[in-house]
Amino acid sequence: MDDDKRLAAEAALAEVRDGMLVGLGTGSTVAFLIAALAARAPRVDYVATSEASAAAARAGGLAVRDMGEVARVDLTIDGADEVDARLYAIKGAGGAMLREKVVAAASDRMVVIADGSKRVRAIGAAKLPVEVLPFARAFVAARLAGLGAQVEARKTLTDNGNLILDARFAAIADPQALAAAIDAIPGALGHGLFLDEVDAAYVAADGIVTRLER
Ligand code: DER
Repeated sequence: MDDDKRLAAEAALAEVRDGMLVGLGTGSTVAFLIAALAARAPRVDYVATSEASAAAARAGGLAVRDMGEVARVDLTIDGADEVDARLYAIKGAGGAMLREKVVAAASDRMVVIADGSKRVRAIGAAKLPVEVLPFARAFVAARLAGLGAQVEARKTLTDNGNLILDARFAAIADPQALAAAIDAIPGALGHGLFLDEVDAAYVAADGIVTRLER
């Protein structure tokens, strides 16, 4: 699986051009991307979607800028927990989905890199992480349960100092409606449904890379 993660990362690397501002996602697949970028050292600057990715990038000699000073990114490359043929994705197993969604939304183009285990017919089996204001934790948990989820709180806080509630649904028949319903919950600050952000996905399975394009 690591070989496939590395293959997917290197396939997406071909989209990086000198002069770009590149968004770095979070997770083990992106770790292979950061290693490849450190080796190839294209003349680009970076923004990172987590403190962990920023630290790994800087350790590899990459120039990481403060996303707080950035309104537009050329290309973001990030992982996913699930991705389907509609290029709907569930993200957030690594807990970075709020910053990942900001950077993805600020990007002219966002591509997912993943091994074949992430490719699904339709998203919905993976847990759906929701970033929650601690002040609202019980209220948001109750609202998610009201939407049909089994809810479990993570023990670690996000880089933003917030909680994560993992919401497991029996199925997600209407991802757009569920995303809107979660967005409408005061105190729910972000979630792992990426329905509009992904422009393409490089999925590697058994040494073969497939590119899905929106
Ligand atoms: O937390 C995230 O959104 C990560 O990008 C995750 O979805 C993929 O992590 P992985 O590459 O370690 O599987």
